[in-house]
Amino acid sequence: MASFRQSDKQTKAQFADAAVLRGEGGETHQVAGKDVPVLTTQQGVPVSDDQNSLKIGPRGPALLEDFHFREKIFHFDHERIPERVVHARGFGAHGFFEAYESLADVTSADLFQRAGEKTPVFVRFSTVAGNKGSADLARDVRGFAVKFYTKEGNWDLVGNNIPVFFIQDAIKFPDLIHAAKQEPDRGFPQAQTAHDNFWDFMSLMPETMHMALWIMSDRAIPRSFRFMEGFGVHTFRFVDGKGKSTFVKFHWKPKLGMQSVVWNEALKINGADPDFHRRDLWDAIQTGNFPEWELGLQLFDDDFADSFEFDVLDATKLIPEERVPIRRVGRLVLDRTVDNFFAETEQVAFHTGNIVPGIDFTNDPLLQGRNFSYLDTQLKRLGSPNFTHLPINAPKCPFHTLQQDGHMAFHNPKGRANYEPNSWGGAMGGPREDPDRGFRSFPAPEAGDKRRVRGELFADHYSQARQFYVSQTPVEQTHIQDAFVFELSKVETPAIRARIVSHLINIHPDLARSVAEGLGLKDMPKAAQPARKVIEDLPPSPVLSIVANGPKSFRGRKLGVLVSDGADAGLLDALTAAAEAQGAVVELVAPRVGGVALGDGSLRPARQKINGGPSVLYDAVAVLLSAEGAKTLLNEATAKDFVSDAFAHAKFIAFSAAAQPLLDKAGVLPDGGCLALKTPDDAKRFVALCGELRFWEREAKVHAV
Ligand code: HDD
Repeated sequence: MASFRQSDKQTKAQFADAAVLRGEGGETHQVAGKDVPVLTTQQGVPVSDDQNSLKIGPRGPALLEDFHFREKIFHFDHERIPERVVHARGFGAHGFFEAYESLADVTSADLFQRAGEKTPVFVRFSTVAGNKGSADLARDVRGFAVKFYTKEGNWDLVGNNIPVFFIQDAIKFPDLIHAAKQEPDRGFPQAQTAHDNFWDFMSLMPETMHMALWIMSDRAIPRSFRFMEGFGVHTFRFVDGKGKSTFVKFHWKPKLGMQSVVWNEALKINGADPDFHRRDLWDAIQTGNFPEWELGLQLFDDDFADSFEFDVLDATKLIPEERVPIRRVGRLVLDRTVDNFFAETEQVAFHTGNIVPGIDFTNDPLLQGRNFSYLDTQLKRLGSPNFTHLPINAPKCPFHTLQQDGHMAFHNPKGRANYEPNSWGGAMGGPREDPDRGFRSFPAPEAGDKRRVRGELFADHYSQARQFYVSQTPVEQTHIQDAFVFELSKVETPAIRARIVSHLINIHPDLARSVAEGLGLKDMPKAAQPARKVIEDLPPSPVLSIVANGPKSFRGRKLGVLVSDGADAGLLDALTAAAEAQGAVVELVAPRVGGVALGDGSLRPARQKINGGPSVLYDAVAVLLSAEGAKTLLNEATAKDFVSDAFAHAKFIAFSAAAQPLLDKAGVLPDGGCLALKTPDDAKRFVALCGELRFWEREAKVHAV
């Protein structure tokens, strides 16, 4: 404890320094009746006029001696740093990890020793392929990177929302990313894998096929960061106090359950609100609805690893939860948004190599390569080996290195000793290693020929892809088929389309057939030649489906209510009360953002004007109109879209009697997912129904192609 208090002091001191740098404190003066700090230059010189550059006379010329102008423009010119080469678009938040129990039986990692112990964390979610300014609902993997500021140093669990990866060996990473990003000659498409280069690479690399199924599934279009799982992907090691090693795979399980959007919805969300995921996380935290995940562990020993039909070092394979059940050992809570996006979210530097005593790597060749790449990339991006001095990257425990100097060094060793060993003794001699507490690598015995090869068990690329497919509900299987057809329909080279189908034949004949049909392929290509015999009959793993494991609750979701002047206040209040009782949020969408005057004369402000609040922003919708309001909205195209999109996206729809003409105009054929609102009890029934999240039965009826 003592040492942690010291670390708090250290962090406070760092933040105090940062506060001075930000110009907090110091002189204030009165502006519009309020005390505000005096604007200064970087040198702390008070500024008298920030509106006009220094000139000779009112029409110039401008003077070179205008140090304030020069400093301001100089700094602006250098504001940008290189964006991340992958995962450029991201959003972060602070929180904590709380251990449920001691894991001393498997690891000596300090953060897992005491039940109830809280460790501060910073989490950054991201998309992979798009640039920093790209839209949130790209069909893509989501990054799920967690920095634990433990008492024994920072541990980064740099994972994704998908438990497997595209490739098995890090040497192929630059090829994968080059192929996925914009094509080099034309600089497009942005944040999309629907193009020739990506599918050309995938089709020539059968090891990507398991991941191909995952990224064509709904996992790649999550409704919210709050509703997605996370995975450490690789097999890591835990090492206990006696030096015994246990293999471990890390999982994050969202407390609110998983949920995704549908593809047509994703396309429209990207237009309506490109910051959809950011805003969702920001709003949830700002309103005190702190998102939460449980940390799950799959723990297994050498015997399991030797008997498993795949290699546990192969990052393109998972271990089904039915084979090695998950032990839930703690919770992650995000409860604080950043103060400054650049300082925290942009400058945070994750690194798979940041591990702590009690946790260790395995020989997974992808992980080994990552351990090189992350440190390297931060130097490029953040410009100095001292990026660890930035508050977001610095440990919150005491740290003492003998490293010095370099660009932007915030702290250097104090005193005379900057080398070790030395004969200065005591505090004068600086920090020394501690063989008892220091990190020790697990002494795995290693031997072998130096060659460029892969393990034999790495070679089955289809069996788990098939297992994933057969583990999905029919609705999700259709989404996977449709996603392949969509993506490949944007591929201009027919041979590439056919090559992908030749792999799908090895995964599942129904999938291959429907994709071939959807593309209008004249002849079914021959199946690709598998490198190794396919284990065809892996049993389904039901936990892999999102729909089958839905939360059955509307908690954390959003109901959009299209209202007009004169609408029934009682029904609106009943809807709102029922939704809020479930822990859901209600937003009003109205012809004018100023709001509506309801039938009882009460005025209700709207969150969105109808043309800025399409139904894709909501999980379910209600249409509460007066007869007069319906008449006006019948001639408003965005009101019709509000209803017809909600219907096409299989959402639950509640409507007042007067709204019927709008539903008719939108082509809504009332079904089990539509509910007429007559009494407050109907409102309750509707919100209960919304717990199903989508009325999937409708989907097949509204998609003929
Ligand atoms: Fe990576 C960033 C996750 C393979 C090289 N990666 C990055 C981020 C996440 C992941 C979440 C963003 C971190 C942040 O928010 O700042 N990466 C993964 C996962 C992988 C994976 C789960 C496979 C299991 N990555 C991988 C390989 C390499 C890299 C094989 C290179 C050999 N990744 C990088 C990088 C990035 C990065 C170039 C770009 C920005 C950064 O590191 O900080 O070093």
